[in-house]
Amino acid sequence: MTLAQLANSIIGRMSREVGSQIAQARAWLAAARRIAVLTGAGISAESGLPTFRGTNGLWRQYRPEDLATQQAFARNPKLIWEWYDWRRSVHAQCAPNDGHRALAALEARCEQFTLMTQNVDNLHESAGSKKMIHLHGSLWSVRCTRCGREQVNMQVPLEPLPPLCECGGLQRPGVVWFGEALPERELRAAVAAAREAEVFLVVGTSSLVYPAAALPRMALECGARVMEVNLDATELSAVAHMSLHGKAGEILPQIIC
Ligand code: BJW
Ligand code: ZN
Repeated sequence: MTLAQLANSIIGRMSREVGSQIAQARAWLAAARRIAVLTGAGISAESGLPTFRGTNGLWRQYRPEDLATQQAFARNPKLIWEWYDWRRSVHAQCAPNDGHRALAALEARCEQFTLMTQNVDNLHESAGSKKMIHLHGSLWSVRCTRCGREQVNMQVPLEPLPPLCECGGLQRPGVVWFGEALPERELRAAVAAAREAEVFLVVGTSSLVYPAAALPRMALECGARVMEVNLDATELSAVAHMSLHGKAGEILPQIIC
């Protein structure tokens, strides 16, 4: 056998394996009555939003403790707001992709469906997802550090910076920083959905940040089939029933139909 024939036969075997994985994933999703999905920054990467830990990830450029903690905000609220204002302006230019749309279609045909996201963008909603759990808050919400009032603010760029509440208090981004508790109601709903799911689909997350990273593991313990869609292997890959490697915007439409 020549080198070229050997290479062709390996490529052929690999694509047959991927094909059978796709068919299996599609069958599991089609048969399940209760589906839970956890998404991370990877699903929005094809819409033009940077991830946190990848090659061009935000945490390659910036240190999380300098930008995503209460201590950093207390030290220099204007700097933190400048960073979030820049991210809001990038997000405002982005549109959902085929991955977001496939998940919205899955929700429409599934009896009991829960979509939980770690993302602070609103691309799932823009794609038509209805029942959403935002585990890490939203880039479009602001919360007063004095009176606690939370509101949606879509202004881009924000004026003045840092923004102030009607009570005169300083507002902060409505996102969850390191060391902060996740919103209680959302986390409780996510845990319940993970425990009840027959299939738990994990998309575009490094599965490194807790407590969100614990959700697929809870689902596993409760007997769910856990499938992962990611460009690369992650912390979850070793225990998941299936890891589909590739772009979410290409794989999700193939397994959801
Ligand atoms: C593709 C793709 C394509 C690319 N298709 N795939 C040890 C020390 C210190 C702290 C801790 C510790 N151990 C645990 C902790 C706690 C900490 C934590 O987990 N830290 C770890 C990093 C170690 N967690 C917390 O602090 C949380 N709170 C908490 O635990 O509270 C306890 C408490 C209880 C009661 C009272 C008080 C406290 C809070 C975590 C908050 C995380 N916040 C951030 C920032 C949000 C705001 C903002 O955006 O600015 O959330 S950090 C960042 O990471 C963001 C994300 O939601 C989160 C997860 O990232 P994600 O989505 O996984 O992105 P990446 O970049 O990591 O991965 C992208 C993936 O996509 C990659 O795998 C790619 O391969 C893939 N990909 N393109 C498919 N096209
Ligand atoms: Zn206020």
